[in-house]
Amino acid sequence: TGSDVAVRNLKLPADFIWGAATAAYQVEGAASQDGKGKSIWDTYSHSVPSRTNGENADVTCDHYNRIDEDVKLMKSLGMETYRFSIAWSRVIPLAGHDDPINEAGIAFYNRLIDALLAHDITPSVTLYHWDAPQALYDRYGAFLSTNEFRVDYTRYARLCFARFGDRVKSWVTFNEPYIISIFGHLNGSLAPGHCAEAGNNTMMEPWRVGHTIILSHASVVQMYADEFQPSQNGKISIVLNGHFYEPHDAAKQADIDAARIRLEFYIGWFGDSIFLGKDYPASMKQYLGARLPSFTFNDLELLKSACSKNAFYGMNHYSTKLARQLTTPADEDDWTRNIEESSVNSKGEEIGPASSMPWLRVAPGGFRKLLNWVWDRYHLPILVTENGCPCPGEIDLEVAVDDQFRQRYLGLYLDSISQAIYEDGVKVEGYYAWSLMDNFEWSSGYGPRYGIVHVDYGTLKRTPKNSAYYLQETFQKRRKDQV
Ligand code: GBH
Repeated sequence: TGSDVAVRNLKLPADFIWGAATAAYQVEGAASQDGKGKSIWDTYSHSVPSRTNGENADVTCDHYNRIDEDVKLMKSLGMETYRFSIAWSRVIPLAGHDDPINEAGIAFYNRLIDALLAHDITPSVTLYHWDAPQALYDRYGAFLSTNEFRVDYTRYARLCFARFGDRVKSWVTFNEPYIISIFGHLNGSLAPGHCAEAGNNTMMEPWRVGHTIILSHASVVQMYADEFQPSQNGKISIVLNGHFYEPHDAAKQADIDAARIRLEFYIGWFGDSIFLGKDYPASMKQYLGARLPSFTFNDLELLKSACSKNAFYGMNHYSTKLARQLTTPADEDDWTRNIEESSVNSKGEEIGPASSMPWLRVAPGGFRKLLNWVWDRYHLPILVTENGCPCPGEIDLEVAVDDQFRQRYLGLYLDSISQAIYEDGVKVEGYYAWSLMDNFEWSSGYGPRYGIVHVDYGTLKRTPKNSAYYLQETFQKRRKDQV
């Protein structure tokens, strides 16, 4: 297969780590076991099931009750690290600053962390992967109330550092703030499902939500540095996602600008304040005007102090898109600046072969360019915290397990990392495949399968796909070559 060619001699640094990632709501199940509270995803999937393909994650992979089996599986596949998220509503079910702690929830994550360490697998913990406690949403709209959210989130983070930080040395505050803001509070295709059709103020809300995430992140990074870092010595940062954008017509200045502006809106929105301690990108301020909240003097002081305490840039990356500046006048409320995104350029060439998701195409060249873009802008070592794809045309277990499309995708994307490191001088520290196993893919339910391990949702049996063995062999061989 193509993958053999791409990474036959995968060259990566000796201390480069690899593993796989999951998120609590997508894999844990056990929706109300051991005192877990409800999250906005329980509500989103149950109240209008058509929003999630008629499905929910009440059971999903039942990871909650199968961590021994799953950790052994990780070990048998040679993984060195596992990225998972904590469900806030499991550890503080009502989530407020004086609501009770659920010791059974704490005990679950202790068991998971201990099992990983017993197998020499390094945990990397995400505090927030989209599952805000429903109680906070009911009380004050969760992310919509910047100051209240910040207080409650800081208390939750402090609890996690205090209880798990003796063993967890790698922390992520938020997964994909862009998706939380835009898909949760503008399109409404993810929880809590805010959109104009539902009567929400989508002119203002997404930018408010983003602002809340930036300030909550900075507060927690500062708190970790002050209270825990000196004794625990861990690393902390955030995970930003983003497509890479190429101009639709590389000869048109307007399209070149459009590609840059899309990257600034997607990544600069969060990256510039969080990693550089700066205000929002000029393109955003110019276009959004008063819709974009402003940082106070104190906010900027905090951002400046906290920015240098981020130890890495967490990058979730899947694909590349083409940006085209349309010339028809934009609606007043069109935040995209009339930039159209597509997968075909002005010459009619496709950006790459399609996976089973229309937006996700195989475009490893864009990945290499994005690694360079992030490195040049933020000068931080990059940790690739998610990368993967669902294969087209899966019909049964046999076909699903022989996932040549995915092997080729992963091989090409790893090769891009290698080129970025050795040819471009970018620092990349590690790689997590998305995902460890097939799981609940949010609004697509159980349709797309991103796992490198197959899950039979009837029996919950796990079966490694060839891509899992492929990664195992690739990294094993690389280690041997380096000895
Ligand atoms: C990640 O998000 C998530 O962290 C993870 O939980 C998820 O399972 C995984 O990816 C796979 O989806 O508007 O046409 O550009 C990725 C965020 C959100 C990116 C939806 C693509 C839609 C495409 N994705 N988005 S489009």
